[in-house]
Amino acid sequence: MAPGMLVKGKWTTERNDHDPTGKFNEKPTTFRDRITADESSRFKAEAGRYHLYVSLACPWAHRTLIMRELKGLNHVISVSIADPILGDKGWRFPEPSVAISDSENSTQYLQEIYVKADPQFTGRVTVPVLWDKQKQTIVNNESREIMRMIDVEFAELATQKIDLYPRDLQQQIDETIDALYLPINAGVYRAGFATSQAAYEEAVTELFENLDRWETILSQQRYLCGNQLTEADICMFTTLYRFDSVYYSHFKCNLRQILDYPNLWNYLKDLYQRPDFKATCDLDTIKRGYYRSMVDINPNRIVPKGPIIAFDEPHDRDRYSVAPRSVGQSELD
Ligand SMILES: N[C@@H](CCC(=O)N[C@@H](CS)C(=O)NCC(=O)O)C(=O)O
Repeated sequence: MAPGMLVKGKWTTERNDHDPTGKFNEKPTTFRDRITADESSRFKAEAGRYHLYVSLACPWAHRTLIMRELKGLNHVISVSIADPILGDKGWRFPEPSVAISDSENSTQYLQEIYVKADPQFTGRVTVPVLWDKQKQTIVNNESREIMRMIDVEFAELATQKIDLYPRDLQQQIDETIDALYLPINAGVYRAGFATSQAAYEEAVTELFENLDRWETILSQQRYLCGNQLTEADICMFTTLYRFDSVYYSHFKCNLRQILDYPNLWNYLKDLYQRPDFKATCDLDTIKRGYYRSMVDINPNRIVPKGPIIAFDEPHDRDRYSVAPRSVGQSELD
Protein backbone atom coordinates (compact mmCIF):
# COMPACT_ATOMS: atom_id res chain seq x y z
CA MET A 1 0.00 0.00 0.00
CA ALA A 2 2.71 2.48 0.89
CA PRO A 3 4.43 3.03 -2.45
CA GLY A 4 7.43 4.93 -1.15
CA MET A 5 8.47 8.48 -0.44
CA LEU A 6 11.21 10.98 -1.08
CA VAL A 7 14.05 11.44 1.42
CA LYS A 8 16.28 14.42 0.63
CA GLY A 9 15.19 14.23 -2.99
CA LYS A 10 15.85 10.47 -3.36
CA TRP A 11 13.08 7.91 -3.77
CA THR A 12 12.87 5.17 -1.16
CA THR A 13 10.36 2.37 -0.71
CA GLU A 14 10.95 2.35 3.04
CA ARG A 15 8.13 4.12 4.68
CA ASN A 16 5.98 3.71 7.76
CA ASP A 17 2.63 5.46 8.01
CA HIS A 18 1.62 3.86 11.32
CA ASP A 19 2.21 4.64 14.97
CA PRO A 20 3.04 1.83 17.43
CA THR A 21 -0.65 1.23 18.24
CA GLY A 22 -1.55 0.48 14.62
CA LYS A 23 -3.13 3.84 13.87
CA PHE A 24 -2.70 5.25 10.39
CA ASN A 25 -1.24 8.76 10.54
CA GLU A 26 -1.64 11.27 7.75
CA LYS A 27 1.28 13.67 7.73
CA PRO A 28 0.60 17.35 6.99
CA THR A 29 1.38 18.47 3.45
CA THR A 30 4.34 20.76 2.95
CA PHE A 31 3.90 23.14 0.01
CA ARG A 32 1.62 25.81 1.38
CA ASP A 33 2.07 28.94 -0.74
CA ARG A 34 -0.92 30.97 -1.85
CA ILE A 35 -2.06 32.30 -5.18
CA THR A 36 -3.71 35.69 -4.85
CA ALA A 37 -6.04 37.57 -7.15
CA ASP A 38 -3.80 40.63 -6.94
CA GLU A 39 -0.01 41.24 -6.85
CA SER A 40 0.27 40.78 -3.08
CA SER A 41 1.97 37.37 -3.38
CA ARG A 42 4.61 35.79 -5.61
CA PHE A 43 1.78 33.89 -7.28
CA LYS A 44 -0.82 36.01 -9.04
CA ALA A 45 -3.91 34.31 -10.42
CA GLU A 46 -3.48 34.33 -14.19
CA ALA A 47 -4.96 32.35 -17.07
CA GLY A 48 -2.65 29.68 -18.46
CA ARG A 49 -0.04 29.92 -15.71
CA TYR A 50 -1.06 27.12 -13.33
CA HIS A 51 -1.38 23.38 -13.74
CA LEU A 52 -3.08 20.75 -11.59
CA TYR A 53 -1.71 17.24 -11.12
CA VAL A 54 -4.47 14.89 -10.03
CA SER A 55 -5.63 11.31 -9.89
CA LEU A 56 -9.29 10.61 -10.55
CA ALA A 57 -9.13 7.91 -7.88
CA CYS A 58 -8.13 10.32 -5.11
CA PRO A 59 -10.89 12.02 -3.10
CA TRP A 60 -8.61 14.94 -2.15
CA ALA A 61 -7.66 15.63 -5.76
CA HIS A 62 -11.29 15.18 -6.78
CA ARG A 63 -12.21 18.24 -4.69
CA THR A 64 -10.01 20.48 -6.83
CA LEU A 65 -11.40 19.10 -10.09
CA ILE A 66 -14.97 19.73 -8.97
CA MET A 67 -14.14 23.30 -7.99
CA ARG A 68 -12.40 23.96 -11.33
CA GLU A 69 -15.45 22.61 -13.15
CA LEU A 70 -18.00 24.48 -11.00
CA LYS A 71 -16.25 27.80 -11.53
CA GLY A 72 -15.83 27.29 -15.27
CA LEU A 73 -12.04 27.47 -15.07
CA ASN A 74 -11.10 24.56 -17.33
CA HIS A 75 -9.61 26.94 -19.90
CA VAL A 76 -7.63 28.80 -17.21
CA ILE A 77 -6.05 25.95 -15.21
CA SER A 78 -4.68 22.95 -17.14
CA VAL A 79 -4.69 19.41 -15.73
CA SER A 80 -2.66 16.19 -15.90
CA ILE A 81 -4.41 13.00 -14.85
CA ALA A 82 -2.31 10.21 -13.33
CA ASP A 83 -2.67 6.53 -14.02
CA PRO A 84 -5.07 5.53 -11.22
CA ILE A 85 -2.87 2.66 -10.04
CA LEU A 86 -0.25 3.86 -7.61
CA GLY A 87 2.92 1.92 -8.44
CA ASP A 88 6.34 1.38 -6.86
CA LYS A 89 7.52 4.79 -7.96
CA GLY A 90 4.35 6.61 -6.95
CA TRP A 91 1.94 8.45 -9.21
CA ARG A 92 2.72 8.13 -12.92
CA PHE A 93 1.50 10.32 -15.74
CA PRO A 94 1.13 8.53 -19.06
CA GLU A 95 1.80 11.72 -21.04
CA PRO A 96 4.55 14.23 -20.33
CA SER A 97 2.78 17.36 -19.24
CA VAL A 98 3.19 20.85 -20.56
CA ALA A 99 4.17 21.89 -17.08
CA ILE A 100 7.63 20.36 -17.22
CA SER A 101 8.76 20.49 -20.79
CA ASP A 102 12.31 19.27 -20.22
CA SER A 103 11.36 15.77 -19.07
CA GLU A 104 13.49 13.22 -20.94
CA ASN A 105 11.00 10.42 -20.49
CA SER A 106 7.75 9.92 -22.28
CA THR A 107 6.18 9.07 -18.95
CA GLN A 108 6.57 11.26 -15.98
CA TYR A 109 6.40 10.55 -12.27
CA LEU A 110 5.01 12.96 -9.75
CA GLN A 111 8.20 12.51 -7.72
CA GLU A 112 10.09 14.34 -10.52
CA ILE A 113 7.81 17.31 -10.07
CA TYR A 114 8.40 17.36 -6.33
CA VAL A 115 12.16 17.17 -6.79
CA LYS A 116 12.05 19.90 -9.39
CA ALA A 117 10.28 22.12 -6.86
CA ASP A 118 12.59 21.13 -4.00
CA PRO A 119 15.69 19.05 -4.79
CA GLN A 120 15.97 18.12 -1.09
CA PHE A 121 12.30 17.26 -0.59
CA THR A 122 11.49 14.75 2.15
CA GLY A 123 7.95 13.41 2.47
CA ARG A 124 5.07 11.71 0.72
CA VAL A 125 4.49 12.51 -2.94
CA THR A 126 0.77 13.20 -3.03
CA VAL A 127 -1.89 14.53 -5.36
CA PRO A 128 -3.33 17.09 -5.82
CA VAL A 129 -0.46 19.39 -6.76
CA LEU A 130 -0.86 22.94 -8.00
CA TRP A 131 2.12 23.79 -10.21
CA ASP A 132 3.29 27.19 -11.41
CA LYS A 133 4.53 26.88 -15.01
CA GLN A 134 6.13 30.32 -14.86
CA LYS A 135 8.23 29.83 -11.71
CA GLN A 136 8.51 26.06 -12.32
CA THR A 137 7.59 25.17 -8.80
CA ILE A 138 4.83 23.72 -6.65
CA VAL A 139 2.60 26.38 -5.16
CA ASN A 140 0.56 24.12 -2.93
CA ASN A 141 -0.28 20.43 -2.41
CA GLU A 142 -3.10 20.67 0.14
CA SER A 143 -6.50 20.02 -1.43
CA ARG A 144 -8.45 22.22 0.90
CA GLU A 145 -6.24 25.22 0.20
CA ILE A 146 -6.11 24.59 -3.55
CA MET A 147 -9.89 24.35 -3.62
CA ARG A 148 -10.19 27.66 -1.74
CA MET A 149 -7.74 29.43 -4.07
CA ILE A 150 -9.60 28.23 -7.14
CA ASP A 151 -12.84 29.42 -5.60
CA VAL A 152 -11.76 32.80 -4.27
CA GLU A 153 -8.59 33.98 -5.97
CA PHE A 154 -9.55 32.93 -9.50
CA ALA A 155 -13.05 34.40 -9.20
CA GLU A 156 -12.36 37.19 -11.70
CA LEU A 157 -11.26 34.67 -14.34
CA ALA A 158 -14.15 32.27 -13.71
CA THR A 159 -16.90 31.97 -16.28
CA GLN A 160 -19.38 30.66 -13.70
CA LYS A 161 -20.06 33.36 -11.16
CA ILE A 162 -20.89 31.02 -8.29
CA ASP A 163 -19.48 31.69 -4.82
CA LEU A 164 -18.82 28.58 -2.75
CA TYR A 165 -17.38 30.57 0.16
CA PRO A 166 -19.86 33.43 0.70
CA ARG A 167 -18.94 35.96 3.34
CA ASP A 168 -21.85 35.32 5.66
CA LEU A 169 -21.09 31.59 5.86
CA GLN A 170 -17.30 31.57 5.96
CA GLN A 171 -16.89 30.61 9.60
CA GLN A 172 -19.50 27.89 9.33
CA ILE A 173 -17.91 26.51 6.16
CA ASP A 174 -14.45 26.37 7.75
CA GLU A 175 -15.82 24.70 10.87
CA THR A 176 -17.73 22.18 8.77
CA ILE A 177 -14.68 21.29 6.67
CA ASP A 178 -12.72 20.85 9.92
CA ALA A 179 -15.47 18.69 11.38
CA LEU A 180 -15.57 16.43 8.32
CA TYR A 181 -11.84 15.90 8.08
CA LEU A 182 -10.79 13.52 10.83
CA PRO A 183 -13.87 11.34 11.34
CA ILE A 184 -15.10 11.17 7.74
CA ASN A 185 -12.65 12.20 4.98
CA ALA A 186 -9.60 10.80 6.75
CA GLY A 187 -11.76 8.47 8.86
CA VAL A 188 -12.29 5.99 6.06
CA TYR A 189 -8.51 5.76 5.60
CA ARG A 190 -7.96 5.49 9.34
CA ALA A 191 -10.31 2.48 9.32
CA GLY A 192 -8.99 0.93 6.11
CA PHE A 193 -5.30 1.25 6.90
CA ALA A 194 -5.48 0.44 10.63
CA THR A 195 -3.17 -2.39 11.59
CA SER A 196 -4.76 -3.15 14.96
CA GLN A 197 -8.32 -4.10 15.90
CA ALA A 198 -8.54 -1.24 18.39
CA ALA A 199 -7.43 1.41 15.89
CA TYR A 200 -9.89 0.08 13.31
CA GLU A 201 -12.82 0.01 15.72
CA GLU A 202 -12.13 3.50 17.00
CA ALA A 203 -12.07 4.90 13.46
CA VAL A 204 -15.19 3.03 12.31
CA THR A 205 -17.17 4.01 15.39
CA GLU A 206 -16.31 7.69 14.97
CA LEU A 207 -17.02 7.56 11.26
CA PHE A 208 -20.55 6.22 11.67
CA GLU A 209 -21.36 8.47 14.62
CA ASN A 210 -20.54 11.38 12.37
CA LEU A 211 -22.44 10.05 9.36
CA ASP A 212 -25.46 9.55 11.63
CA ARG A 213 -25.17 13.16 12.77
CA TRP A 214 -25.04 14.53 9.23
CA GLU A 215 -27.99 12.32 8.30
CA THR A 216 -30.05 14.20 10.89
CA ILE A 217 -28.79 17.62 9.77
CA LEU A 218 -29.58 16.79 6.15
CA SER A 219 -33.15 15.93 7.14
CA GLN A 220 -33.61 19.65 7.86
CA GLN A 221 -31.71 21.41 5.07
CA ARG A 222 -30.51 20.75 1.56
CA TYR A 223 -26.75 21.18 2.07
CA LEU A 224 -24.27 20.96 4.94
CA CYS A 225 -24.25 24.70 5.68
CA GLY A 226 -27.91 25.47 4.99
CA ASN A 227 -29.75 25.69 1.71
CA GLN A 228 -26.78 26.82 -0.32
CA LEU A 229 -24.07 24.73 -1.94
CA THR A 230 -20.63 25.49 -0.44
CA GLU A 231 -17.07 24.18 -0.38
CA ALA A 232 -18.02 21.93 2.53
CA ASP A 233 -20.36 19.95 0.27
CA ILE A 234 -17.53 19.25 -2.14
CA CYS A 235 -15.47 17.87 0.76
CA MET A 236 -18.32 15.59 1.82
CA PHE A 237 -19.20 14.54 -1.71
CA THR A 238 -15.87 13.02 -2.71
CA THR A 239 -15.97 10.68 0.31
CA LEU A 240 -19.65 9.76 -0.05
CA TYR A 241 -19.31 9.05 -3.77
CA ARG A 242 -16.66 6.38 -3.11
CA PHE A 243 -18.27 4.99 0.02
CA ASP A 244 -20.47 2.09 -1.05
CA SER A 245 -18.14 0.92 -3.83
CA VAL A 246 -14.84 1.20 -2.03
CA TYR A 247 -14.85 2.15 1.65
CA TYR A 248 -17.67 -0.19 2.65
CA SER A 249 -15.84 -3.32 1.48
CA HIS A 250 -12.17 -2.49 0.82
CA PHE A 251 -11.79 -0.37 3.98
CA LYS A 252 -14.28 -2.39 6.11
CA CYS A 253 -16.49 0.66 6.79
CA ASN A 254 -19.47 -1.61 6.79
CA LEU A 255 -21.89 -0.76 9.58
CA ARG A 256 -24.12 0.90 7.00
CA GLN A 257 -24.00 1.88 3.34
CA ILE A 258 -24.80 5.40 2.19
CA LEU A 259 -27.78 3.78 0.48
CA ASP A 260 -29.13 2.98 3.96
CA TYR A 261 -29.27 6.65 4.92
CA PRO A 262 -32.26 8.29 3.17
CA ASN A 263 -30.96 11.85 3.52
CA LEU A 264 -27.29 11.23 2.80
CA TRP A 265 -28.21 9.06 -0.17
CA ASN A 266 -30.54 11.63 -1.70
CA TYR A 267 -28.02 14.40 -0.96
CA LEU A 268 -25.35 12.36 -2.76
CA LYS A 269 -27.57 11.85 -5.81
CA ASP A 270 -28.47 15.56 -5.80
CA LEU A 271 -24.81 16.57 -5.99
CA TYR A 272 -23.83 13.84 -8.42
CA GLN A 273 -26.55 14.81 -10.87
CA ARG A 274 -25.19 18.34 -11.27
CA PRO A 275 -23.33 18.33 -14.60
CA ASP A 276 -20.29 20.02 -13.04
CA PHE A 277 -19.93 17.27 -10.42
CA LYS A 278 -20.77 14.44 -12.79
CA ALA A 279 -18.13 15.53 -15.32
CA THR A 280 -15.43 14.76 -12.73
CA CYS A 281 -16.76 11.36 -11.60
CA ASP A 282 -15.41 8.04 -12.85
CA LEU A 283 -16.26 5.16 -10.55
CA ASP A 284 -14.57 2.45 -12.64
CA THR A 285 -11.29 4.31 -12.50
CA ILE A 286 -11.74 4.94 -8.79
CA LYS A 287 -12.34 1.25 -8.11
CA ARG A 288 -9.33 0.19 -10.17
CA GLY A 289 -7.23 2.75 -8.34
CA TYR A 290 -8.12 1.53 -4.86
CA TYR A 291 -8.48 -2.21 -5.36
CA ARG A 292 -5.41 -2.59 -7.59
CA SER A 293 -3.02 -0.25 -5.74
CA MET A 294 -3.45 -1.27 -2.13
CA VAL A 295 -2.00 -4.76 -2.14
CA ASP A 296 -1.58 -4.90 1.65
CA ILE A 297 -5.33 -4.98 2.09
CA ASN A 298 -6.28 -6.62 -1.24
CA PRO A 299 -3.37 -8.91 -2.16
CA ASN A 300 -4.97 -10.53 -5.21
CA ARG A 301 -5.87 -7.10 -6.62
CA ILE A 302 -9.31 -8.23 -7.78
CA VAL A 303 -11.68 -5.37 -8.49
CA PRO A 304 -15.26 -6.20 -7.43
CA LYS A 305 -17.92 -5.91 -10.11
CA GLY A 306 -20.52 -4.31 -7.87
CA PRO A 307 -22.34 -2.89 -6.20
CA ILE A 308 -24.71 -1.45 -8.77
CA ILE A 309 -25.61 2.05 -7.62
CA ALA A 310 -28.36 4.13 -9.22
CA PHE A 311 -26.78 7.56 -8.89
CA ASP A 312 -29.06 8.88 -11.64
CA GLU A 313 -32.30 7.84 -10.05
CA PRO A 314 -34.48 10.81 -8.91
CA HIS A 315 -33.66 12.47 -5.60
CA ASP A 316 -35.98 14.23 -3.18
CA ARG A 317 -33.83 17.25 -2.32
CA ASP A 318 -35.85 19.76 -4.35
CA ARG A 319 -38.10 19.93 -1.32
CA TYR A 320 -35.62 22.47 0.06
CA SER A 321 -35.09 24.03 -3.33
CA VAL A 322 -32.78 27.00 -3.03
CA ALA A 323 -30.36 27.49 -5.88
CA PRO A 324 -26.75 28.46 -5.09
CA ARG A 325 -26.37 32.21 -4.89
CA SER A 326 -24.00 33.97 -7.19
CA VAL A 327 -21.01 36.11 -6.28
CA GLY A 328 -21.85 39.21 -4.27
CA GLN A 329 -25.41 38.20 -3.66
CA SER A 330 -24.89 37.08 -0.08
CA GLU A 331 -24.80 40.61 1.28
CA LEU A 332 -28.07 41.50 -0.40
CA ASP A 333 -30.13 38.72 1.12
N1 LIG B 1 -3.87 16.28 2.88
C1 LIG B 1 -3.67 15.99 1.48
C2 LIG B 1 -3.78 14.48 1.25
C3 LIG B 1 -3.48 14.07 -0.17
C4 LIG B 1 -3.29 12.54 -0.29
O1 LIG B 1 -3.10 11.83 0.72
N2 LIG B 1 -3.34 12.01 -1.53
C5 LIG B 1 -3.12 10.57 -1.74
C6 LIG B 1 -4.06 10.00 -2.78
S1 LIG B 1 -5.70 9.84 -2.24
C7 LIG B 1 -1.73 10.35 -2.31
O2 LIG B 1 -1.33 11.03 -3.22
N3 LIG B 1 -1.03 9.34 -1.79
C8 LIG B 1 0.25 8.96 -2.30
C9 LIG B 1 1.15 8.51 -1.20
O3 LIG B 1 0.74 8.51 -0.03
O4 LIG B 1 2.28 8.15 -1.52
C10 LIG B 1 -4.69 16.77 0.68
O5 LIG B 1 -5.82 16.95 1.16
O6 LIG B 1 -4.36 17.22 -0.42
